[in-house]
Amino acid sequence: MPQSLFSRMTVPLTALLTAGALMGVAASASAEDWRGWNVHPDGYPNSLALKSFADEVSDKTQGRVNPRVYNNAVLGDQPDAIDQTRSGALDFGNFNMGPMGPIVPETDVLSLPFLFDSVDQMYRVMDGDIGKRFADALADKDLIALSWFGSGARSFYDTDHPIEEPDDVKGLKLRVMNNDLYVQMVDALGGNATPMSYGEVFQSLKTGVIDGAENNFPSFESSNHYEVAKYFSETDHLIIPECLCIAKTSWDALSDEDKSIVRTAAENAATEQRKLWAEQVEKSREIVEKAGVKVNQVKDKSAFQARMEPIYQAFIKEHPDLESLIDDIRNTQ
Ligand code: BDP
Repeated sequence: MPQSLFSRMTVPLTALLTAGALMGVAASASAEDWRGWNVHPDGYPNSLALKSFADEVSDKTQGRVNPRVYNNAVLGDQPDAIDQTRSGALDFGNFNMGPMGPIVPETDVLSLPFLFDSVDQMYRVMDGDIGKRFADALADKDLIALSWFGSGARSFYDTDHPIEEPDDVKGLKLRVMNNDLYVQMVDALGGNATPMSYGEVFQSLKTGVIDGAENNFPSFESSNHYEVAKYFSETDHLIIPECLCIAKTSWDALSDEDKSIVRTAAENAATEQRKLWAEQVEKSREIVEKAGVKVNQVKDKSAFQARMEPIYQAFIKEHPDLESLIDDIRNTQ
């Protein structure tokens, strides 16, 4: 082998590479490369809005802050990602308030079934003083909530039969997100709740480890759960907001000018997400129906709601200080 040629070339090549690496270090010394967590796949409303957020921030800060979004939960499960963002190991993320409850008890109010009357009411609540109160509670746990995304209304779906009344839930093994309130919710309907990470649901449905789960149309569709669970029953039992949250350490490191750029970009992202969301709900519903899913409306939602009363009572007993917050939310028109 003409070894001499190779060895003669390695010296200048190594030198070149070293110089390049040093230049790279120098160039990035004043720039922040932000890593952001997202559970959803490419093309999902949240993913598109997060991408717009990242682009706007890079552009307006002229590269001083370069956010990059990692889709499909490749950076970990949601509860882990929340912890990592709190510690500053991740810089930002789009988090659902469900798995936030065990960390920020105040946000558990948002996981009480049938709290909101509609998605629009939820937006009005979160965009007003009550939203600021939740943002303060999150800031106490090192998460800076800059804007609120929607995630529609969640309903039950399963592999066995339509759910028309509470007793139809009896005996069903249903996956829920990581929050004890959801276990209580399924228990109150006579089902068996299994908290499990989102990424495990498809396989668990397929192998019969669970009979069903609950989510909104876009997630039901994009996760392919609809390929296995052929009954989607519109209980609309949970309307849970999501935040675009920044790690406190990453936020504190910004100049005032950059803070304002990042905040505006997050607000713009929420506006975009909400618009895309409304469109996606219809598209996803159509896709799953075409694929043979039987979607049934639940005529008497109040029967489900009535079963939730003991959950409210126990919650208020445990958190008497949050009772007025529940009332304020319910009274928001
Ligand atoms: C989706 C939420 C996402 C949750 C997922 C779940 O947008 O944050 O991780 O549901 O059920 O609707 O885990």
